[in-house]
Amino acid sequence: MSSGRSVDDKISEELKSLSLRGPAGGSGRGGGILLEEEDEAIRFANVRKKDFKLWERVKGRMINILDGLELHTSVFSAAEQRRIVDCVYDFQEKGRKGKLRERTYLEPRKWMRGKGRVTIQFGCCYNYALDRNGNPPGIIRDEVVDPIPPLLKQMIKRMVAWHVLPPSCIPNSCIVNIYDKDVCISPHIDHHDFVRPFCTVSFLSECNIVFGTQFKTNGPGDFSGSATIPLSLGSVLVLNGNSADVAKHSVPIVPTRRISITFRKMDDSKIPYDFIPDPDLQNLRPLSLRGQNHPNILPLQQDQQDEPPKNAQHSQKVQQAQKAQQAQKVLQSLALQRPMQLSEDDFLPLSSNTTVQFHRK
Ligand SMILES: O=C(O)CCC(=O)C(=O)O
Repeated sequence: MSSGRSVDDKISEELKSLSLRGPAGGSGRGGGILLEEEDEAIRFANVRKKDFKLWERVKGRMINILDGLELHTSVFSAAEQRRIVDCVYDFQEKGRKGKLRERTYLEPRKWMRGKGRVTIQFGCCYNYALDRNGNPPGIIRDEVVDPIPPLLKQMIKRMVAWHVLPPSCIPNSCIVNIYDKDVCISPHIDHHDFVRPFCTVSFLSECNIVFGTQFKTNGPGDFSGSATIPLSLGSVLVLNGNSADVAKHSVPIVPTRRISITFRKMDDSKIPYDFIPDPDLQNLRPLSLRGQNHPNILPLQQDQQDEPPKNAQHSQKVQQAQKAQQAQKVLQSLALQRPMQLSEDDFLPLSSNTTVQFHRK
């Protein structure tokens, strides 16, 4: 029985659904579907993952306190970052005008250096500290905030499809953080009303995130821990295991405005009473790469960057040819994978992984 759609049509649809471009295109690149597919495939192939190691003695045992931490770079392009930031600013304007549900938008007073992080909460209302109604820190189940907006849902779909987040832990809430100059987030462990892993995506300006079991305060809002990790624009930092539950993390006062979006899945027993699961976020699947020679396994880009520059025109051509080859391989792997199978093994780690080892001073 034929569905009347070719494999190519299905691939086009899938790649389009992963794209953060609007329905009418809008990437500014012109070109037809094929170019867009290749573009998407090349982008997926260029995602890089870093793991981290920092051994510390905790309760008498040496452990890697950064176990479970992953930094995926180049997940969102510059154009996508601009769209997402514009969307955040639209919400900020609505929040300031009182057009969002009551506790969706919070803009605390900047009463001292470090303080004043603006938050926009979607999916659930998270209470950072005991509030004036006596609610303890955690999800307030009888409070309603706005649902996750469509563009942010697209981000979730991208992260699951591109193996950044596991399909077993699809976020159903998120918090946008707007840090103006000299604003920070203090060292903390994310509340267990949210399950692991969770992740945070970086926009507008690069900054450092610090991890540690102990922190030194250098001044108001300025903390140092035992590991400092620079967060590049469009990157996704995934926290799981010890990095989420043993080490604390903090973004010390930033030198210039920065936005981050933290995506988290709520513990089932903590979901707000009036929460309606979003049909768009059910049964998301990572692209299955089983048995395929996924281009991420070839550290092509990395090797090239390490080589001394040759004839510029020649190396540009070589790069283009290699990218086309990579795109072709991803498209082939997509074509061969139908129907998508889902199992634990499908969540293959993306390759060209790097492990960053921190040494204690
Ligand atoms: O802004 C960041 O990168 C970290 C945010 C964070 O730690 C949080 O939202 O709990």
